[in-house]
Amino acid sequence: GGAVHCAAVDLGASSGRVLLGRIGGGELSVTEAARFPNDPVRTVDGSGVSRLHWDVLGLYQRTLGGLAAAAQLGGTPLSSVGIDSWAVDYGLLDAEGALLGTPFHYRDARTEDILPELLDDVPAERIYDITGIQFMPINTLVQLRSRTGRAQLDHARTLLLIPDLLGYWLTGERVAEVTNASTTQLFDVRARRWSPELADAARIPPGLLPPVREPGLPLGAVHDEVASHHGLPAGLPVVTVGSHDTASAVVAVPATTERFGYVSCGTWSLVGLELDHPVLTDDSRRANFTNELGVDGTVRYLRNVMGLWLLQESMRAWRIAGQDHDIERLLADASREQPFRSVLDPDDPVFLAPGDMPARIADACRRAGQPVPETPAALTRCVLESLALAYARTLRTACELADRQVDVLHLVGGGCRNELLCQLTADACGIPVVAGPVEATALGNLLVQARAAGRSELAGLPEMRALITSTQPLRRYEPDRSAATTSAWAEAARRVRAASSAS
Ligand code: LFR
Repeated sequence: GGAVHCAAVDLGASSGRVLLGRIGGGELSVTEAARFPNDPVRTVDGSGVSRLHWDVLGLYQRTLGGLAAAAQLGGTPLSSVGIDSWAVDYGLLDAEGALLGTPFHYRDARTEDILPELLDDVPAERIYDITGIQFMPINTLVQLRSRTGRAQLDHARTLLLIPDLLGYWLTGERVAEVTNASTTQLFDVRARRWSPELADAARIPPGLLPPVREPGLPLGAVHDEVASHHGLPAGLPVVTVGSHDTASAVVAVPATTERFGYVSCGTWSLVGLELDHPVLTDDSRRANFTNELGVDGTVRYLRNVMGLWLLQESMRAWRIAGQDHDIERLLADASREQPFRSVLDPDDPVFLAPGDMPARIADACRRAGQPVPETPAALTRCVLESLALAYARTLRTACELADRQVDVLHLVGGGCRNELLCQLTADACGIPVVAGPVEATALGNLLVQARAAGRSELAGLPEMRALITSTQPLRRYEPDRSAATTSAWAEAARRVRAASSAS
């Protein structure tokens, strides 16, 4: 049949977008219907403590506007809508289905000291054996445990992760899509269902976790009231997709071999491999690798690298100090900076919270006995080289732990526009980097919808990836394998190792 039209809603930590896709007969074209900033909101609570929240109503409103724009762009009616976002965050509903409070941002400080207390109750070995998830304070399990005894949690009857919350507001259906549910650290990675034992450990009311749904299935139709109020087509179907943005991004990795690694590069950089089984060994747990569930029964075996957050948050700090830097200009200047002046471990937990990032980076350099980057361009160079080193280290460890080899590293997401980062990554890893697509997440979201709408030529991930390869602009970066470059990267890697073992 003819091509299908689908709308992908993709909400990232720094911006959201709605894309219209036209898919079928070897074609995949996308048009941006809407793009909007996602600015977290800081409030001060009754005890004078600063809290960080998501503006979920604002995001929902802009999503509706974007969907109306997408429906008008298409010409032909939309077949469906699919929603993805960042992971781990949630809204709580009461018995009437009303939202209880404003969802927290995973960078809110309330989880800072919770992990040790949780691990006193349930050993790390047990949690990892059930979930396969890396230990991070942002995990839903840790967030919920930080709310024990709060009225909000006592009155809650349903927990919905962010994409599922928007899906509920559109359709009235309450489900937990599997790829995102797996990131909570409350999910049984083998059985692909919630773990009652970890729900206990989270100390949540019984029945809080909704029924699980795999990606690519109908969720429901948009409520009539919602559709007519916002100018959406009556009965517009919403389907589940890989609602964890990283799950959708990995669907759209244009791999042409099984021997590939990936970096999904946005606010976070998710670095790892696609596997068909989780790796739940002690070594994997000690290296804090995660086994998130993917589309079509796959496993995302990866680690979170702190990512372009270091640069985004530095730019925000400069901006509020009255210095607005243009990113293109900054990257051009950074490419002319002296290489390897200072390199650090981007995964140091000191970088997780919002705040004065340039000061924290300066501190880390000082502590490691390295020069403090004196200019924004020098700081940018330091961040990008540090990320490239972290990608190389993480990829190598993933290959060792999973007993796999890779010949190529795919860099997808907004970060693949950053040519300097792509080249540094190829050099640090010593293998070619294929950069693109930029909108991998939205494309992966669209591909799963197109298959659900009956595009049987997209039978599996290889077919979906072949369509990305033949339709999307990609750029290949060859590594500089000269002896001088190779030894300079090795020396920089040693410096990072020395600094992290000293701290
Ligand atoms: C990327 C991402 C990561 C997740 C982090 C927090 O956008 O979804 O995969 O670990 O955000 O949710």
